[in-house]
Amino acid sequence: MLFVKALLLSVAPVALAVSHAVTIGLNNTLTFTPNQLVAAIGDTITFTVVARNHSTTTTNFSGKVCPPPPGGVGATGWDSGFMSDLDGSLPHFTYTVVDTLPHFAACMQNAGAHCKAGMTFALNPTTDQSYDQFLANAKASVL
Ligand SMILES: [Cu+2]
Repeated sequence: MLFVKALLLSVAPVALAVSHAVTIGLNNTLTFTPNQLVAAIGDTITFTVVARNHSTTTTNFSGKVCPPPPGGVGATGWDSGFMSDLDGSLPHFTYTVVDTLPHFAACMQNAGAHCKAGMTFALNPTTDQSYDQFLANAKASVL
């Protein structure tokens, strides 16, 4: 029985999950690097803060983009909460991709000022909901 199970596992198609890394605050800038990613269900995205105190929090694509609300936007969105690297601890937050929907995120720091300054990130953006349009919407957001 164990042999059969092992055999089935060995022939089943395997979708290898990819681990993506996003740096928050590279060179002490208000940025996510990269600022957009295409990822598949099961992939993970690990956000690491390398300067100051920031968050990665899902928000609306348009309208009230900044600041992102506590808890994030969307049933499958995310909110890291504030993560401070002021002590040099390089805090991180890992999100596992659960759908192929576009998700838009920003930093909630300073009542949305970081978001409005362009501290934004897109997961699986589309032609209709592009990263560039999301960034423009964030910059135009009324705090
Ligand atoms: Cu920030």
